[in-house]
Amino acid sequence: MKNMVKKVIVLSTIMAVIGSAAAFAGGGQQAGGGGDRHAFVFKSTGNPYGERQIAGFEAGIKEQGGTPISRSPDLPTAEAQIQIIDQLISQKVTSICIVGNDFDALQPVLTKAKNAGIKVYSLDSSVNPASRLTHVNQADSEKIGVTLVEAAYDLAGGSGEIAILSATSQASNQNLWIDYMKKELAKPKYANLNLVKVAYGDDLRDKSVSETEGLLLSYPNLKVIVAPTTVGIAAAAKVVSDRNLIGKVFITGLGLPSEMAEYIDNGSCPYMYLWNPIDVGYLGSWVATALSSGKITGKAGDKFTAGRLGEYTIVAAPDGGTEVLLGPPFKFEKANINDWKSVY
Ligand code: RAM
Repeated sequence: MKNMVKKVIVLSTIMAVIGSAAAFAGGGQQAGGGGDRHAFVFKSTGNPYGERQIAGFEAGIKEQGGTPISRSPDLPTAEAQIQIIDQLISQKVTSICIVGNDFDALQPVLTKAKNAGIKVYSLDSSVNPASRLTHVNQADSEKIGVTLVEAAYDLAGGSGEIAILSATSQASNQNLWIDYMKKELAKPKYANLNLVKVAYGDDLRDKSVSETEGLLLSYPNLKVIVAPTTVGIAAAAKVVSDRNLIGKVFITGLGLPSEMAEYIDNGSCPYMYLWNPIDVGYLGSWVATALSSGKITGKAGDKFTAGRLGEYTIVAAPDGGTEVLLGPPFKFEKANINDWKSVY
């Protein structure tokens, strides 16, 4: 029942996904109703996961009578985001939600935004606590790391070589998850599991494909590739499927059901995890307005209502700043993937 309700809600926002695709593709501005202008800056264009976060953000801002401005650079670099943020400062936006391409490098430009009176917070991929008022986190970062190691252990049958295919080497969300994975792997239970390499596909499809091919070539006994990125996991599962390696090398990680259904079905990725990216963006839109109206300042203990998602409380984050957590990661497998593949 709970799932049904969730699906109906998500299906209603899917219209916003389609509606916002054009604005996203051009990296341009989205005109909207009156009120405040709230900006969202994703890592890079061309990422379906990012499109869904933006759709949720835009829907939430419009629901509250504001105007969303969605921008993404062509490449996932800090330099490109700095240029965009400089433009947003000139445009005197009310708030900036940053999905950081680097933890520290954006601090000068985000401080400039703060000094101009703009409310700055991060979402998905955090920036350092000095650069943000708070962070919108999809799920508990440690839980994601532990869950992915348990999956690798299970799929490898308890021993053998595993590798990680990540996004960029600077992405703070992936780096945090990988740190927690390494901590978990250090436990005695995983003594026979050998992490041979962390490769970086930069959230670019072609680079993720070639990095996967490189891993398979360098490590012929590789049993599992864990990709904590929706772009990486889809590329890795495609390579394993195309090369008839299903059953020899397993892929798992964080994937979009719409992109991964065929690979869950063919067994190259027996199961994977994610959360609802539309809801991550939607939650962000309520943080934007709560910060801008002064209802919250971003300190631990601050409470606010996030529309259809209900009440949230800001908590202390492991990096010394604060964050708000959407909820636990969700497991997608053969038994439920058909229910989700058309939702996000
Ligand atoms: C990619 C991006 C995003 C991350 C997901 C899991 O789409 O790197 O930031 O949260 O994967």
